[in-house]
Amino acid sequence: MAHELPPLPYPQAALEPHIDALTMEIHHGRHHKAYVDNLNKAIAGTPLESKSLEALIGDLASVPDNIRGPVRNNGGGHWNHSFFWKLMGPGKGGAPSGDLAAAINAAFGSFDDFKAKFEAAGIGRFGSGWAWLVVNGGKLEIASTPNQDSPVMGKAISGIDGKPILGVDVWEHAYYLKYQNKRADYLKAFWNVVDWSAVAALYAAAK
Ligand code: MN3
Repeated sequence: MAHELPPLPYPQAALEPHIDALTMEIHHGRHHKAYVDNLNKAIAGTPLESKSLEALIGDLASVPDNIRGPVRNNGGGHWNHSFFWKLMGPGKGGAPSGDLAAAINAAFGSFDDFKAKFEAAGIGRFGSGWAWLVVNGGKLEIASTPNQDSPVMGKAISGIDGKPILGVDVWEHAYYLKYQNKRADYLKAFWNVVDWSAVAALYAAAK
């Protein structure tokens, strides 16, 4: 079955004023949709059509050379965005609690220190990409990837060991309409929409 664009789990305007409705409309309806459409095009008529998205981008080595690039970029784009939408929501933000809060304090010193290091990973990603919080051997780590590379592609591709539990898109298309070149302001605003209960559930499953 062809891969499909998942619906946004909330209205396009739900993350206002932190992420504006027009950005969400274009980001989900055009950018994410293009990744899905181009992934389907790349694998059309091949045995890869029957693989799940995770299985497909988790084993890029088995993808034929002539379509590996498109599958990496568009499959990664599809997975990364599907993940990103689910970890935000209206009326979210605040701070994590319980085991996740303890793990953040253990790994980074404090929640504020974590936020500063995560923002620095996003700001420091030259060009387009993502910043990630991953669980590696039970420990939390911050990482980043270029383009649409993803921790779920494995270490050989992404350079990252571990399972992602939070990610933020730092491509200009994620913030330019509202924040122009001020990626740092967008990253600060991102904390107002993070769904920490969703992140905590991923942490509990991954640790
Ligand atoms: Mn994007």
